[in-house]
Amino acid sequence: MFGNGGLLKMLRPILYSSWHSSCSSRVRIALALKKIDYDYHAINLRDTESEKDFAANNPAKKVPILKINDLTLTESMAIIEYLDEVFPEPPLLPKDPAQKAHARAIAFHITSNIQPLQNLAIGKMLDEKIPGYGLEWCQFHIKKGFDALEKLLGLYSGTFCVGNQITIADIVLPSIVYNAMEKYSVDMTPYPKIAEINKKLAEIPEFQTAEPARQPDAPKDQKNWGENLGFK
Ligand SMILES: N[C@@H](CCC(=O)N[C@@H](CS)C(=O)NCC(=O)O)C(=O)O
Repeated sequence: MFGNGGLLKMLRPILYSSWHSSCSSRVRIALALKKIDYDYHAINLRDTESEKDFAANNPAKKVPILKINDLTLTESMAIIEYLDEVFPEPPLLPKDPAQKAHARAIAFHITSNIQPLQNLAIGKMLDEKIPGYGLEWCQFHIKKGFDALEKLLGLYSGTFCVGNQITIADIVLPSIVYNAMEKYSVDMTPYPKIAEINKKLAEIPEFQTAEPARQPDAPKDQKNWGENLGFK
């Protein structure tokens, strides 16, 4: 164990990430909150065949991948839990068991119930079969998920998603809102609580450094983001 201020020096971690990947963004936020510097290895998700060691590091051929402490870690939530155990400050889960369960429930609602259904690969495949249907599918599943998320936040939120501490629920929120707004043009009017917490998180420097536009592989010409992001 190293701990954030541990005595042993660790090698600089490497994060395999893509600027617009919501799952990568979660890990970028967790690394920033834990004050862990890392090297950024950009993966072009539209051309993963040219990434020689990508499949070797993650047979699922997905980002994020984190190389840390001689380990190759995959799956954003597993990576975040590892970081939280090895680098305990600041904690990303509440101590109270009920609050902890609520934070996990919101995080898993976003990462398991919403994100996989609106992922680029699915949208693209549907769009190739029935033009226009990919976008409709993604919008439908985001809205369905957000209807429930808005109610969950009504029950558990304080300043942040669960009470007044930043938790894993907050770490996974901004990127799904980004996808909803920037990739799929979802109207956020019915979701004031989601929008309010997302706005507060956007003011926190550790969340700002993880934003898609600030990543080294983000396209410079933001006018063409639509083409870069979606399957439209
Ligand atoms: N459950 C995984 C999902 C990873 C995932 O879907 N990553 C996306 C980017 S957000 C990806 O690499 N997609 C490429 C593809 O599916 O071909 C996690 O949380 O890490």
